[in-house]
Amino acid sequence: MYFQVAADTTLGHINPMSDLNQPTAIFVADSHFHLNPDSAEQQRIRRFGELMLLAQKADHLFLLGDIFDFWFDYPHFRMRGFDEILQALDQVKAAGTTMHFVGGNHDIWAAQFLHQRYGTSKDAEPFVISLGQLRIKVCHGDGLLGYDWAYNAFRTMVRTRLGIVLAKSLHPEILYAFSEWLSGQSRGATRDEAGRIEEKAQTWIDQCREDQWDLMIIGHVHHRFEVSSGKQRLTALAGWFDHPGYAIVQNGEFKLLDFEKDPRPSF
Ligand SMILES: [Mn+2]
Repeated sequence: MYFQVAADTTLGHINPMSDLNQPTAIFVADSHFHLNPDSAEQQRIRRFGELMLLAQKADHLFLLGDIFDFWFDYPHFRMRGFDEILQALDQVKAAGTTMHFVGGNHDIWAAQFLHQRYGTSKDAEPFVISLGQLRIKVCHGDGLLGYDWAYNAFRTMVRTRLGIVLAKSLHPEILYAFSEWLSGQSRGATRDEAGRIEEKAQTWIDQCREDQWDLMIIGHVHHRFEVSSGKQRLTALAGWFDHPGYAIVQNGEFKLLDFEKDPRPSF
């Protein structure tokens, strides 16, 4: 049975016609879960668990990077911790939801582990996917808008071959301490720069020459916004660390939502 509902006027250029057979999806980024969660973080983990219950009913779950504040992969060792989160993700996979992971600057090294456990892509690089009529590009967003000076040292370390060789030569506890320090630096910078981030995003999309997507979804900036140019839209999720923001696709529509304030969708 094929249903059609009225076109959404607010997303008219993206969503000329919705239908109820279109796939459903959940997007979340920047939870920055730590190995030793404090009480505030334990609350964020519980809420994330609730989001994952919702994800069990969706067709797709997109984890858009920096889900973990620290994840380095060694050939024979993995850090202790994250059990509750990994088990919640196990349940999502068991429910039949297709899982996607795009690595952030803090957790790109989780790519192989998550690939093996959840079937996400091997390299965790950005990609374009069609969900019904929506052509979506998903990426973490680090390095995209050029404002994130505070991330650069860490990003260079985890995203370049030489950086990885150097990082793996450090004792894991030293690397962990370094990542904790940089993590504090970067979040402070982004909160102060919200207006400038949106300006740069607008300039970026105005100059964008990519034509294989209609909607690009990023995380990283910990600041929810949407800008558009012509037929293209760029949107950033609120970081789950700062605020329980997430996004869904349902009935061919993309929506940014607040997990505390907005009614939760039924899939
Ligand atoms: Mn990031």
